[in-house]
Amino acid sequence: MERLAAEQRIEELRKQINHHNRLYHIEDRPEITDQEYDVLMRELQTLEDLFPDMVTPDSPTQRVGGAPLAAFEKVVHKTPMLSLANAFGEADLRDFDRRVRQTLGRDEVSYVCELKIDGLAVSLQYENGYFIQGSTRGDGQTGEDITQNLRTIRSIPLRLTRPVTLEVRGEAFMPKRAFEKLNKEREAQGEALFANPRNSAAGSLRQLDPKIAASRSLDTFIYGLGELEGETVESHSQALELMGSLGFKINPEWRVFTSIDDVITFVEGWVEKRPHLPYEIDGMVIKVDRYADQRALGFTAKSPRWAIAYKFPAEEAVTRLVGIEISVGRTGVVTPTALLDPVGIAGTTVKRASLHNEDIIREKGLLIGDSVIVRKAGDIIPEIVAVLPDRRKGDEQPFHMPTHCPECGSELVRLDEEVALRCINPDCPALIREGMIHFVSRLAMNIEGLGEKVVSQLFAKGLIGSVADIYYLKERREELIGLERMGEKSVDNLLDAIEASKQNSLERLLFGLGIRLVGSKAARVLAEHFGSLDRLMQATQEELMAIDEIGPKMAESIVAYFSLPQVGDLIKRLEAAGVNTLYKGVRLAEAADLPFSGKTVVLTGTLATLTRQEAEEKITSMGGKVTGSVSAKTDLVIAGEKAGSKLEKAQKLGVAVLDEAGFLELLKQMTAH
Ligand code: 3B9
Repeated sequence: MERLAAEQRIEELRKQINHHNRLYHIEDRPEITDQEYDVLMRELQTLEDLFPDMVTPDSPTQRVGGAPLAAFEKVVHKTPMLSLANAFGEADLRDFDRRVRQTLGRDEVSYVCELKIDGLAVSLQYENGYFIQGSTRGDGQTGEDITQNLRTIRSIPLRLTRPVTLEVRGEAFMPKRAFEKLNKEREAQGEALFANPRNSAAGSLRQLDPKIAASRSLDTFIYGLGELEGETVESHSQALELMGSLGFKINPEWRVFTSIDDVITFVEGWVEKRPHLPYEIDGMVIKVDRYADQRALGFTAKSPRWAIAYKFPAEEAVTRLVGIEISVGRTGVVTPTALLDPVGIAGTTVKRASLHNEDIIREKGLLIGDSVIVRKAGDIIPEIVAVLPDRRKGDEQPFHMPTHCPECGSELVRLDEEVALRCINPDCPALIREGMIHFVSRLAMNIEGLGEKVVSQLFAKGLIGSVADIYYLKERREELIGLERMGEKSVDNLLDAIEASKQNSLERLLFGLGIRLVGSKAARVLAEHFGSLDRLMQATQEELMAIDEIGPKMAESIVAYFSLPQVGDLIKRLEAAGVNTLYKGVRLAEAADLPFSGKTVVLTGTLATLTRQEAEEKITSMGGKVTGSVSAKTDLVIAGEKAGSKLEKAQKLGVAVLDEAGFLELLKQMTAH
């Protein structure tokens, strides 16, 4: 093809593709099929391959480009990305309205009401119409440059309809359906699940390899116009219209009201409609519309006085209790779990809720078949809040805890004053299976690809009968291939992961053994103190109790555990397979010059990319000490999302504060040398 013709065709294809992109990803009314779209994309790709000098960064073929980054660059926001003050009910909204009208000195005010999308706040920078940089909010002053990842989101225009220079702000999020699908895939792979769509969006955008973000069905809604050169905008509602016409995806549910009564009716109306949205919202945002009024109201240190976030009460749903399942945990404790008619709450489908123990069933007067109100505690763990006895039809059935173990049939016992019933048969298959699941779990030996389902299958098929057998699975490769969901490749990946886990430091093995009362923290203390499994096995109860964090009960439990003959055999088999039994972290006594040596650190709020335990583990492995409360002795506070009073206290005391991005950066620097 001739150069000129190619150039014209490329231009035309890009225009068409951008047009259909917009119809599909922003306006939600596609005019061509996916196949027809693919044909256009392929033709463009072919022409760009023929004439590589015609490839431009805003070409639709260029969304996923670039190699993985080593780290994200810092971005200092031109104007701070502020947060919003919260309103928790009608009274707070009326207070807000009163303050606004008082400050403005008149009664007439226009408010814009918007949905508050539960995602990750981002800032997008455009120059002459081209998307040049995108960043996270970070601490509001400084964020991270995640341009590569944001470019993969189809609703973010790479080129605007006009050559303007501006900054916009909005929310990147993962729709509920995509979140559930992702978690299903992760579960099948034995990977850690994301707690909610918000974390999965944040986790996806914090990946250094843009291919991961590209695979994650992320979306955006833009809600704020920053600096716009050369045009005047008089109100927030005008800004929303303008941003829509420039090609941004604006949430269509915004409305303007001139009285707080109408605002309240509207926002409260969304409590009912919220569960039906295809994405998560955690509230509504109310903003004074006119910019002149916004300027008159100004800002506090953290947030604008002209806007407020109305937070919804924790989402609840009514469903039916269809049964109660009894399961036996690795310690033998028998727990009832409510089986529910599946119901969507706060972004996930809830099918089960823990009932903790029999007393709760009795206290609430639960009958099988009852209608119940379900909620997610801390927006994560489903629980039954209440029963609706008025809805009973008469065919509901009482529930009785079994007297015998559902897995091995031996009689259940109640130890001491405990409420919990236990199976105390050490050969109970449930105890063995659950013990192995614990052994391979993330905070223990952390064997990827060996999740609950795979362990259960291997156990049921007789391939593993104790945790030591895991390290002899490589001799049975042929039998593994052909098990459910196990191809040749996944078997080899699994065997590699098992092999790698042999090198784990002692504390993981210790925690994984599941010694009664020994949690991951105690396991680390023990590993650090004794340095080797050998030394620990010889320790007396007195020696153990002399350690700060180890009490008499735990000391007794440890000694009792290692005196069991079958434990001795188990450890011999693990060692024979080559499993490491030494502590590999640096022992505190020798740790004087570790990065966190002598430092006291407090963690607060939630981190998106690490669990609390993982964060603690990192700090302590570098010589630091993690404590629960902030004082003048605290050296550093790591503040995740929704950090509360601890963060305030740190700021008051002048203690150094790092956000998650800063903490990850610090870890990277510290492990670099
Ligand atoms: C500096 C919706 C959310 C939201 C604002 C929102 C979160 C925050 C906000 C954005 N959903 N809207 N709106 N729907 N989750 C209102 C806080 N605005 C700003 O961040 C902001 C920042 C501004 C003005 C607005 O001007 C300043 C300039 C210089 C110094 C200080 C402020």
